[in-house]
Amino acid sequence: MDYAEALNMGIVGNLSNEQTISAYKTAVLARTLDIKIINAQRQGIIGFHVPNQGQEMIQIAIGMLSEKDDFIFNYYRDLALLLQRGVPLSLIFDQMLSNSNDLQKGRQMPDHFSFKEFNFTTVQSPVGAHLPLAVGAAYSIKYTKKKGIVIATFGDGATSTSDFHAALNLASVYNLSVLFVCENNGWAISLPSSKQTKAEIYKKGAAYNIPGKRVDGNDLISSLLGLQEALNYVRDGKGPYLVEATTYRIGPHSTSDDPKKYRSDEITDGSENDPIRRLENLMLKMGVVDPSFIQSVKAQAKEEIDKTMDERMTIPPVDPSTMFDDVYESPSWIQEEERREMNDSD
Ligand SMILES: Cc1ncc(C[n+]2csc(CCOP(=O)(O)OP(=O)(O)O)c2C)c(N)n1
Ligand SMILES: [Mg+2]
Repeated sequence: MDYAEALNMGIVGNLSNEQTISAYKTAVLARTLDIKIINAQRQGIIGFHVPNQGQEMIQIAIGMLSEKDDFIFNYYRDLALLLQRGVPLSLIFDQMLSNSNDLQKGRQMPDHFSFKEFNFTTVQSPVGAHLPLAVGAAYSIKYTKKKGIVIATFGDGATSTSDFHAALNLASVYNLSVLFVCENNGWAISLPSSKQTKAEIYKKGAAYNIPGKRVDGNDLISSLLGLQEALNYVRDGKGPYLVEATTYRIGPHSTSDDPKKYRSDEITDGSENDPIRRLENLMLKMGVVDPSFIQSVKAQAKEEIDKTMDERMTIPPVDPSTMFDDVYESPSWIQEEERREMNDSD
């Protein structure tokens, strides 16, 4: 969507310049962080990473329209969503580095975050496994008459799992307040969408009487518009809704993948069709910012990320003996013996 189109639809008028600039800053922060983490993985500092680049806009739109009480069942590729909902960079680095400040005590793979304070539940490795859990949480919210809804994100590949279908079916049967957002980046690792499914993803809810909508997930305005309509429906208690956000994974599936083996890049970092570049162009056209402002946002993001990572690297790693904690309410004699043996062998 270009500026004229957005203006015609009244969306630009509803979005303040401050909100647009703030969204842009988060997108740049996410992109810069992603590059930093990939470089750290290549240097052996971080074990693994699932890059976020290219998918920032839909995630930021979800973050902007989500409310504090909402529960987010996100998937592994949602770095920009974390930042938009206020998770500090320091906590993200603590998890990625598995240092002794990591809230998950080094027991999860990098990117498998869980931030209770921000209502982010734990990222699941098995594709789609979090979707029935999201529905369970929505059932709990309804049963206990709590505030908020559930927002679940996932990739296109996840829509071919049985968990996705079980989740949609139950969400509909119980009329639960769940917004399902598929970040369709066209690939499940090396498998293109055309070989995963013959259906259009936003129509997959039809079998369960769930309305669906497709948005341009690489465009902030289109994402906000589509999500707002879906959220109004869900927050009004009408039941679940499925949004398909078309997007593109710039770069590899994970740091263990080489996409050159199976595709050529359609969108690259900084190219005209890069979602961040598209937002920059929109803001320049709107006269909201000038080129020097854009350069300063990028420089500030880099400085903040470099400084935070340097600081978090000084925190010692998790003490390995903590692996015996939190298993039982009080440790069994076997655990105590194992802990002693471990300490003696130091
Ligand atoms: C049940 C299951 N099957 C296979 C895998 C291996 N796997 C990890 S990510 C992934 C691709 C998922 O693609 P998609 O849902 O489109 O998300 P994307 O990674 O593209 O963002 C696969 C097949 C897994 N983790 N879990
Ligand atoms: Mg995918």
